[in-house]
Amino acid sequence: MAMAYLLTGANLGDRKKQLEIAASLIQEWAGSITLSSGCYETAPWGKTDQPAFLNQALCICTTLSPHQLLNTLLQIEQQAGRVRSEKYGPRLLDIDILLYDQLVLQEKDLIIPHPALPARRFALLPLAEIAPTQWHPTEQCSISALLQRCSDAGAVVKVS
Ligand code: PH2
Ligand code: MG
Ligand code: MG
Repeated sequence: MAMAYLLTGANLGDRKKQLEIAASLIQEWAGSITLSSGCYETAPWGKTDQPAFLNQALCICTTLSPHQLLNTLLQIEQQAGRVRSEKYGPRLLDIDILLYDQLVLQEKDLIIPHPALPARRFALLPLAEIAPTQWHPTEQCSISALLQRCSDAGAVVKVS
């Protein structure tokens, strides 16, 4: 059994509902959720001309391998998009693998730990809420230390 940390995010539609759908499909298809952070409203990172996101970190216990987990999460993204999407458009739901045990994996389609985690306050803050002492296997420090040294100034506000 592996322990994985995930980040869910939505910036279209009923964002709260999207994260709830994500959590229930994750629980059903990917593994049992052992910890979940609050929901955070976060300023869009990278491409800034888009609506604010709602992000949430989850810890799951899973029997899936990293690639099986990735494929399952992609299916959940599709399913959640289909459930909610009357229309086109960008993603209604994004689910990223942040950490998978202490695994370090560098493949074309999957990099673990998530390569942008140290640079993203919108991921570090929710993750630090549920796993402050969790060790980052390549940065060689805890999540709370990573958060302290993160220079990303994007707004991240807990909303529930
Ligand atoms: N996801 C992105 C790009 N930018 N910004 C925030 N605040 N939250 C996200 O989840 C996010 C983002 C691409 O996956
Ligand atoms: Mg993402
Ligand atoms: Mg993604």
